[in-house]
Amino acid sequence: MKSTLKKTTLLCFLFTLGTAFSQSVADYDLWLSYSEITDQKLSDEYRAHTRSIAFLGNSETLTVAQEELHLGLRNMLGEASFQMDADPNRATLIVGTKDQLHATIKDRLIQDLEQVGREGFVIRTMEQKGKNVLVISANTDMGILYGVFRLLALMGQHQELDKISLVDAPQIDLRMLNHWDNLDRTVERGYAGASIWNWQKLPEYIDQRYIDYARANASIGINAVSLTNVNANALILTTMYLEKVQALAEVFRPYGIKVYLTARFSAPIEIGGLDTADPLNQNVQQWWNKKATEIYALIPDFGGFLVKANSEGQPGPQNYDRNHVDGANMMAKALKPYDGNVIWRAFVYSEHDADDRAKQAYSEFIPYDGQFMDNVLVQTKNGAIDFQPREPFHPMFGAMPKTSQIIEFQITQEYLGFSTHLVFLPKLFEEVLDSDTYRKGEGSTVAKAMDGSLYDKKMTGMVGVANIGSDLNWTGHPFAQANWYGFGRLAWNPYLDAETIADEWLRLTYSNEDAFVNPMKQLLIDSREAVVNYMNPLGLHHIFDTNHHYGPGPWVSELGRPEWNPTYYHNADENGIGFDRTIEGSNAVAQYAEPLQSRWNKPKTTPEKYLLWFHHLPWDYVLENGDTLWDGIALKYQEGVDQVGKMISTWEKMKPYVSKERHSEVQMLLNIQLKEANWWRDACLLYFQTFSNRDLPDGVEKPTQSLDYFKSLKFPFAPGIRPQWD
Ligand code: BDP
Repeated sequence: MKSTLKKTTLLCFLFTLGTAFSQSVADYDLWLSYSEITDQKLSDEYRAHTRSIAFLGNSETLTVAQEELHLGLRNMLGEASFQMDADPNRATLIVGTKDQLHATIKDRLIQDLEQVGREGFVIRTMEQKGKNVLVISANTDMGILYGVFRLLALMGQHQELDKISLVDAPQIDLRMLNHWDNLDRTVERGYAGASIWNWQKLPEYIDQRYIDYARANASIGINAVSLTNVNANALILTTMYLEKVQALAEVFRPYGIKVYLTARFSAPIEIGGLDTADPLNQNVQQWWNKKATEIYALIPDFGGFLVKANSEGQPGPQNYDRNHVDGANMMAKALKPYDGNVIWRAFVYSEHDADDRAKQAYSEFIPYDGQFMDNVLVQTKNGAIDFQPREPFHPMFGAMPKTSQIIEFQITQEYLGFSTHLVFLPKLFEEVLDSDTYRKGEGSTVAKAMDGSLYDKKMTGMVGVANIGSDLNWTGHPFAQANWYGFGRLAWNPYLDAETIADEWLRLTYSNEDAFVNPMKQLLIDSREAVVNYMNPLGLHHIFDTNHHYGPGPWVSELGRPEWNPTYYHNADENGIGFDRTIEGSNAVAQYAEPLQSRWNKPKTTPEKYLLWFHHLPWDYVLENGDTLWDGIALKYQEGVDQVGKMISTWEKMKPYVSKERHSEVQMLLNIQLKEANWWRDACLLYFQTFSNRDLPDGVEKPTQSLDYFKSLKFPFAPGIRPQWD
């Protein structure tokens, strides 16, 4: 109760401050600002529904739900408009789980409630004693909390409630954020300030942010978070830190969020005093068993471990000549008695393997299908290289029928302009989820492989690498909030389309005016293709500058490991450009099911968006529109720049709908985005021109600097850098 009061006070304070002084303070509220509804007819209608509320039952989660309903209604309709503890027989809104509802209502909802499982809900207008009553019901308290958040979101979007009949449940079990936060509060690939976890002040000091973070996550259905970087520090598993983690878990529990930790494979040596971390050594197994017992005594609903092993220098079972199955199952055994999970990442590629990096995870993991314990989830990035602006879906999806395979997206914009560029990522996520793997014939989409409809899975999951930091607006760029929101919505329902998500988010965060929502929706949707065009058009990939990945570096060729060099990926020479992954090349196409492998084996049947991902083609190769490849690449770079220009002019027209401060904040960011889009175009084209030896086609602006100038740029203090590659 204490924390709820604190929350309400702070929100009030921020709300007032936000309205009175600076819009950027209001950015703190995310999509939960619950703006006042000024349309008289609509607010009258909503008041009629919410005038007297019977909120049934009692628990920590229900208290949170009730407080949220209170806050939302007060902000949208005014304090005096509703009464919270009405008699259920006379209430206009009844909120209660199946067990709390009166039989006359319950009986009419029972069939729907049977469909919604542990986390779903029903929202319906029904007749009771000749009058209409709005009902939110669910099988569990968490379902009620999700239902309350949804009702408030529908109101925030000015949706009709009169005839509402909504039955909704998440289609994915584990809807998770991965924080790459270090114990010193730096965030690997973080562009929104320091980590929100204040380890030094925990466990005693509970930052209000933890509560607001949990609220925001619950409002979009996120139900698990791993707190620490996948490049893990074993100290997080020491008792001192576990007590801090326990405090966070207690904050998150009422919001239905389970805590996971990253487990460094060598922890038994580093903090356990053993001389080995060999997964088949009994002392090592014992050490993890005891560690699990210790953790569950503190956090009874602890989610489990997230592990990056034998990947980019992290320790793992292969250090002891064991394999991923040995490592994952050893940890899974320790967690099994407590229903915990091991999330084992499949992001592996080795400097000792000369094969195409894009093939290595599939080659290594597919033979293990069926060998992992049933509490092991194999987490695979959306594409086979690394969170690029565009990649074909990872060939592992749908190819491990006997394994609980979960998908990992990156919400933080490591390869998409950090938190400076406005890029609406649900468009990227949607493209991957909608891709057809053909693993069980046509229509075997990645979404179906993930939600368990393709193969029966013990557990399904979708993970996003968080873009959250302690910046006042949480995500650095105010529009990057949409990517956190959109990830959560897609994890709940991977079949939602990006337009719907954009529409919801714009209305909840900014304004319901069509003159704002429609052009801005288009801007969001187009923003993803814009970044592909000005960074990595036509299937180019991984041509970012070294380590920090800020800006272009297609010329980088001298790093220790071949596959860390951009030249490895674009292969530009005087004969052409692109990575040959056909049968004649690395044969990565063979990792995809038919008809994809045959299609992608030939340039003419490969979608042009993936052209240079799969093919090395001559500069005068003719594209679908008749342009040569060289001209096509150059024109795509220019198109990306022009698209940012268009975003700027659209935003210019939005002045009437947002505060002056917010408008100028986004305007400044868009201007940087334009400058950097120009930088990408000029640097890449000047460099590739040294091989193509051709002029820029008409319509492409001439570079204002030399190639040497672009090569000379250095950014030792770019944000988000990984401190050291061990
Ligand atoms: C890459 C990042 C690196 C991460 C790695 C991972 O550059 O910082 O540690 O992925 O996912 O994208 O493990």
